[in-house]
Amino acid sequence: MATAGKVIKCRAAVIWEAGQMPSLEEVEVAPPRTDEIRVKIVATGICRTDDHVRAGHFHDIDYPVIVGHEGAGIVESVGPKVTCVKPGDHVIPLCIPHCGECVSCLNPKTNFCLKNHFCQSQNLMPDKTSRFTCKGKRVYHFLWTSTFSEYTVMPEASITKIDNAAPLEKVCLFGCGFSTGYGAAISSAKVEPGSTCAVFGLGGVGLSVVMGCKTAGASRIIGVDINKEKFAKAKELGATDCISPNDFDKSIDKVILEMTGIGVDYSFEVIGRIDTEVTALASSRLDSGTCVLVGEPPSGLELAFIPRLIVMGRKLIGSSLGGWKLKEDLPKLVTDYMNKKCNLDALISHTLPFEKIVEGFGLLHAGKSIRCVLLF
Ligand code: COD
Ligand code: ZN
Ligand code: ZN
Repeated sequence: MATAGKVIKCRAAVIWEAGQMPSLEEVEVAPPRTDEIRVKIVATGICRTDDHVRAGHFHDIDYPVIVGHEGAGIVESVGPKVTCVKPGDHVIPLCIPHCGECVSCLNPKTNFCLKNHFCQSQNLMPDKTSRFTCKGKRVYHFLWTSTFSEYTVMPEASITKIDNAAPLEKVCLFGCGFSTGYGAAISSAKVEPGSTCAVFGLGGVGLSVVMGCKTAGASRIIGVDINKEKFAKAKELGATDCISPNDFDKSIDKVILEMTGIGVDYSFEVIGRIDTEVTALASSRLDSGTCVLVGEPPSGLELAFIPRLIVMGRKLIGSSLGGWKLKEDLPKLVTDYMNKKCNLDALISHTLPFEKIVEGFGLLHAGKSIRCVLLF
């Protein structure tokens, strides 16, 4: 491509300070270094986690920052040592990388590559520098993805190649929301046919958990949300019952206990609050239930519960990005989608031009959007 090796000027949404809305700017994006890839982002979804960073809920973030971690695009140019993709390939950025070499990558039980941005600086490329500048200032990366920029640079480990025929404006949701929820049910919990499930939080990720439970053959899927506007879609996607904590004067775990007689086989917390994490745990079967934590509460909060909640045999597990080994598993999920095995489209409630990103965040704040996809 004519731009290879050059600095590209393009549109991006910069969050200058914690608490501010993203601001549309022209940024400079430096060429990719040795094992990096520069991608032209075509579509990107707005996830709650982007908003948590915007609001300053995670303490280890530096500003100004370009967030965005649910995207799809086309490779523009690659660094000299890159072998996994070439210019023109269609790709999805990965918010958990896969180096392929560390003890975690070599272990089939985990997707937590040790070369990730949690073990290193989240906000800079692995070599501790940034590829973004705006108005003469260094702008930080986020999760090595920063998809709220028309061009972005990521390490080779943070990208996967997908079928060039896949619609980028839809499959961008594989980058986080859909895969996170669907995998929590299918890959982390391994929900069995006939089992009972409860899903706390019916946002884009929670609805994807509902879809995963349904695909796995769950006989009962109880959706829990304080916003009843989420119920119709949840039922359309497989929830058999939907309840709001506001409609009961007892805690929702007691309600679920009464509904099921003993508690559900699998409960999922997909809100990101410690109080609902404990409620989700207590909603699962005392003798053999599994509670899966998907949400991540703001930094600094600690989860506390009486040990008896798990001593009898309940399990409390976590799931990050659905437990998928993203580099290998996402292209397969995209193929499943192309073969109509999963209904990703149901999650896209709004599609807006990138310039309307602030409106997109507003829809999220108002609880109006499931997923708002922005198109460059
Ligand atoms: N009780 C019941 N429902 C509630 C409550 C409550 N107290 N509070 C909020 N809700 C509902 C809301 O009405 C909403 O419908 C839903 O919970 C949350 O949905 P969204 O749309 O805000 O969020 P999602 O689905 O896009 O994301 C949920 C996550 C849990 C993934 C996210 O918030 C999170 O915790 N992110 C951090 C973890 C992480 O990084 N995950 C992977 C990458 S994002
Ligand atoms: Zn996300
Ligand atoms: Zn690794």
